[in-house]
Amino acid sequence: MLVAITRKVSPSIGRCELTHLERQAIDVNIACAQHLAYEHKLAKLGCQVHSLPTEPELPDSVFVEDTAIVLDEVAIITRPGAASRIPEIETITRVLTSYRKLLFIQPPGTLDGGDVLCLGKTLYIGLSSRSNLDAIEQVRSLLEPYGYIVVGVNVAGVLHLKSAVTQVAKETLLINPAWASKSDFIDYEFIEIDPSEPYASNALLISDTVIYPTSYTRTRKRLERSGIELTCVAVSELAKAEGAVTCCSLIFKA
Ligand code: CIR
Repeated sequence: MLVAITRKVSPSIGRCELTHLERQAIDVNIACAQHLAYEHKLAKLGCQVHSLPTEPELPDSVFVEDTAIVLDEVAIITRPGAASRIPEIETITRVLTSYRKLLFIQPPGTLDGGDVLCLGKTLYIGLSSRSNLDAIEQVRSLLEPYGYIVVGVNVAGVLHLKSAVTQVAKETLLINPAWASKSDFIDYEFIEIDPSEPYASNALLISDTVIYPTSYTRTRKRLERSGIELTCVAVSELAKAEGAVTCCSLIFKA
């Protein structure tokens, strides 16, 4: 059984952090409806959805992925790279205590979960504007006793590593080669996004199905041609906040 922790969209999402996008008005009602449909997809794919109430004062709190790395053995509570997001970890810490032993990133480390791509026992961590070397070193030593290997990788031009590359099948990664380098990921096959859809590389693999944004029709065709099973969701309003499908949940074995 899989658990998916989500959090309802904040009414203040219009004041979200933005790094690479221009601010556009976000329709909170549409964002909430899209998020609810996303939660329904998670449930349909077999996740027990643990949906947390909204945090009106924390604009980016729907993006729970950034607050923790949850592994089979243990969870690490991150220290998000944007100061406005640090208070988000408080509730996530409380919730995760009942599921895992918790470890914590300490200052001066900063880490967003969106930079952590976990492939088996290897964690690829993006060195981004949010996640620093100090945090990567902390993760390495915290997880060494559990047999994990931590690999730091460069990310350029985009917020997080998982905005550039995600897993879409056991041995296959969906990648935007302009933002992440294939040579960092040994032993994987790649599907490249359609160059006209630079943000199309964020996909959420659950068991054998990928939750994928409806808007990236060209990349979607590439995925379908490669035999990837997709179920699509509209996330246009969340995308205006620089979020996508992985960032709205923390998924782990119960
Ligand atoms: C931020 O800048 O932190 C939010 N507006 C977007 C975070 C998206 N998180 C993710 O992709 N993991």
